[in-house]
Amino acid sequence: MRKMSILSLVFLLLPLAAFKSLPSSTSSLDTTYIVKVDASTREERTDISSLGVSIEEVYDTHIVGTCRPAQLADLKAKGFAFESFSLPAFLLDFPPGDGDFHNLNELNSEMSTLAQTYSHIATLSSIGKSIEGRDLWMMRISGPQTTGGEKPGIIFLGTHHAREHLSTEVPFFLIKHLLENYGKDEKITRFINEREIWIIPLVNPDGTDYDITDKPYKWWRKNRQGKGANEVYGVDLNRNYGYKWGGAGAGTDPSSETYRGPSAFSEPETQAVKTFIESHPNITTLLSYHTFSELILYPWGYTYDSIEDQRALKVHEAMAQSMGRMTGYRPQQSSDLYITSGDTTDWSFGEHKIFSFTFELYPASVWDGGFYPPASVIQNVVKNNIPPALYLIDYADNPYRVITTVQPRDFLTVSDVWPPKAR
Ligand code: 0X9
Ligand code: ZN
Repeated sequence: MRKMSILSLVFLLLPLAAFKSLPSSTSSLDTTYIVKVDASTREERTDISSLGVSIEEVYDTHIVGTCRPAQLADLKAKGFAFESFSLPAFLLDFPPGDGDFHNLNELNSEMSTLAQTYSHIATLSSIGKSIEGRDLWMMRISGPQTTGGEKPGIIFLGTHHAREHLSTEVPFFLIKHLLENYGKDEKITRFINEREIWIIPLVNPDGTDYDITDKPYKWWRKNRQGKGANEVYGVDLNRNYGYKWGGAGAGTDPSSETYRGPSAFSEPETQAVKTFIESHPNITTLLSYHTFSELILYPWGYTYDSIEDQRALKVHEAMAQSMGRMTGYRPQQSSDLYITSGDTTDWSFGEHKIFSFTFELYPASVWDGGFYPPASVIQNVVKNNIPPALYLIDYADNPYRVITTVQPRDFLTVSDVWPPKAR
């Protein structure tokens, strides 16, 4: 991808001194910077994350992330060695074919057509509105003649972070795959008949729309909170959930890439997800799609400690490992990378004991396209991610089934998780 080869050239070839300087007084507060910061431990990475830098890649000796001018100053004040450069200078144009990514209208219209075509098993509804008043669309997929709530449930969430466009495509094509194979594929037919499946491909429509309106793309991460009379600052929706909200690994400065918001669930988007999940106690399993780095992450993110409940820990580990084998993605506890507070999966597991995973999809690195890989990769990424999605749907009746071979004596019957306790 042309853009990324420019980025790689920047880091590899240009003299270090060129990136050492802080932004000039003419830099806009909106300017996004790519930073490469020296850090070799998770504690250092957590400090960087707490300053409000969004860490995208973790290496043995450094991280690559994005931030705003204020965070560059903070990094300097804290003594971190870093290189940085502003994006606008390098984002001149994007590869042809990116039009195959769905914009909002295309996504909504295709979801609506699918719901009409497969009305016996699919229902499209809005779980709420974004800060700019856009609907947050959700597809419910379940076998005919169910009123809801009587089967084990699973929820897939896409695109909390605006610029992570593949994380909309994967859940959208998951919807399509499930619906188109109902009555044709024996396993999928059974899953749809026996589960209640909810898929929200785009939790952050405002941010995504802003990101792709006009080129070059804006590398926008957050929602569009603050628009109107005030300056847009945006809240990082994956720091706004209400379990251990306000801890390390989230920005407190509204300008930061990982701004947690003024309070837990301050944003309509996270509120809508919360309300939906809390009114569906049959949800046992959750997968939140992000990009990029090719990782499969499980709680905790807020602490280096492991999940205390050994059986629940083993379920997460076993599932992550299996899904890792299917995809080639690396399974690990979220905080092995760096601590975050207020993310989706800490809340869904911590508050509701829902087995919860974050996927960091393709590519592995910023050098392979980062947030903006060419659209030609979409179908391969989708294909790679169908098996783990089906696997989770399969085990959503009783996730403890995955550890029966590991610890036969620890086996819990379905009645331990099903029917679920009221939330
Ligand atoms: O930082 C995030 O919200 C996620 N990464 S992303 O590049 N998509 O922004 C990862 C969250 C995982 N949690 C922790 N590392 N604690
Ligand atoms: Zn993300």
